[in-house]
Amino acid sequence: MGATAPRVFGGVGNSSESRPNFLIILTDDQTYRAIGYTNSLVQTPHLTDLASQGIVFENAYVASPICVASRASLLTGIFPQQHGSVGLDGNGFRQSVIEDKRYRTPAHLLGEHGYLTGFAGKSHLGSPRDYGFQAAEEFRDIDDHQSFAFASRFLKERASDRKPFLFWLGAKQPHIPLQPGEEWLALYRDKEIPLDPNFRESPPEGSLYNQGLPGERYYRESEYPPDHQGLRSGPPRTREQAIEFIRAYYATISHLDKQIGDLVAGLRQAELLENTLIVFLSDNGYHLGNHGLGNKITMHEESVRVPMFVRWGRFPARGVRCRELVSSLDLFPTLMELAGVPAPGWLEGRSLAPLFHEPERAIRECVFSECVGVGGKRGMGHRMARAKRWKYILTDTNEEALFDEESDPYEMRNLASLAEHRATLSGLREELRDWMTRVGDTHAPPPSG
Ligand SMILES: [Ca+2]
Repeated sequence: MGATAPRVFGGVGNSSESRPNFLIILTDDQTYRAIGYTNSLVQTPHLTDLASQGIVFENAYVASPICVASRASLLTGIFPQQHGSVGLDGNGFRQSVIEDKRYRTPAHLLGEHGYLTGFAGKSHLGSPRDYGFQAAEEFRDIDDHQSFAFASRFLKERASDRKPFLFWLGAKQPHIPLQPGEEWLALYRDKEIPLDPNFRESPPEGSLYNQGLPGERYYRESEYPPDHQGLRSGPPRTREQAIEFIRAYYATISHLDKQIGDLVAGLRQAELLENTLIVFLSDNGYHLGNHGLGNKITMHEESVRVPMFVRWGRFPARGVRCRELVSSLDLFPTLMELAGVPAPGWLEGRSLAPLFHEPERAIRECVFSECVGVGGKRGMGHRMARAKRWKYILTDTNEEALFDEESDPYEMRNLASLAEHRATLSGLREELRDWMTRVGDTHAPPPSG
């Protein structure tokens, strides 16, 4: 990584004509299975088409499965306990980025290197102009109409001036309350919606299922207005209510898919598509009744794993499915490498560019995530070390979980207490212990051995 053009794309130089543009599409609360290329029930023809022209990251994990912390991590390239916004409070980010200027965002750095930077949609961290975006507007409309209109205007201007750009679109969909139009609901009305094997009407006992302070589930969901059916969005949900919720959730994603398709059509028309690197991902996942929960915040796959792909006309490979472990923190160094901008020293992620070239070569052995400030008390919550086959979780009450993701992808059998998995447990405890030290986790480390 450095100031020179990446080796794998011999033709990429630093002149404004050859530097790639970046379009980041960040959705809100979209779990990894809620996209057409992973789950054919979900109708996302545009996203599926785009992904088929690029590289899909099947094992992508967010640094933290909650909106504010996750977004602040994407923008700083570090974990929440490092930038200071650990839950839903943006003050840590504002202090460390805006006031103290200890960390800077991709918008700051690309802006300094001649990029025009734009933002539209959900920020959750104050005005994006305060953290480096030059043309920025926060929108809170539930259907993202204004955000896409703003994005479209920004891209039209680039079609005229041909200046390199970074545009960050923070969509609000499919966050609750779900209010998709009838035409989108109609896509799913007669569809049979199978519930996942780990569906429950309410969660089992245990701190793995905390979504706030110990014993607190369904964090804040009662604060949201009723959805399109007049139902409260939060669980506990019966099987029938969960199915209706999932229909509305998928319908919202199909609507979003259409908006993204229109935006990309505009890029193509403006002849900007081939040199624009599109990164699609979500800020966190969502429990669709999995383990009896809604919302996110847990370290379960539904919450912490997100759909993610990159599409770029100058890719060496297309239609690639990469199964290596990647993190939302990898976005920042990837942008820096491809723009030929030196990556700052504080970044915790790795550039994804080597995977574009060699998708089967691991860039890490273990990926981490944390959600430790929800409920207002720092140090509570969950942290995770996820290796390719195994996942280890340590909760706020020192409960441990070990899941075999190959044989148990729905995480229904906690193997942490079984002697035969002692060595695996021990290795992941050590990984997590090192990570906790690195990020300054205030919670007691996992037991040794
Ligand atoms: Ca979110």
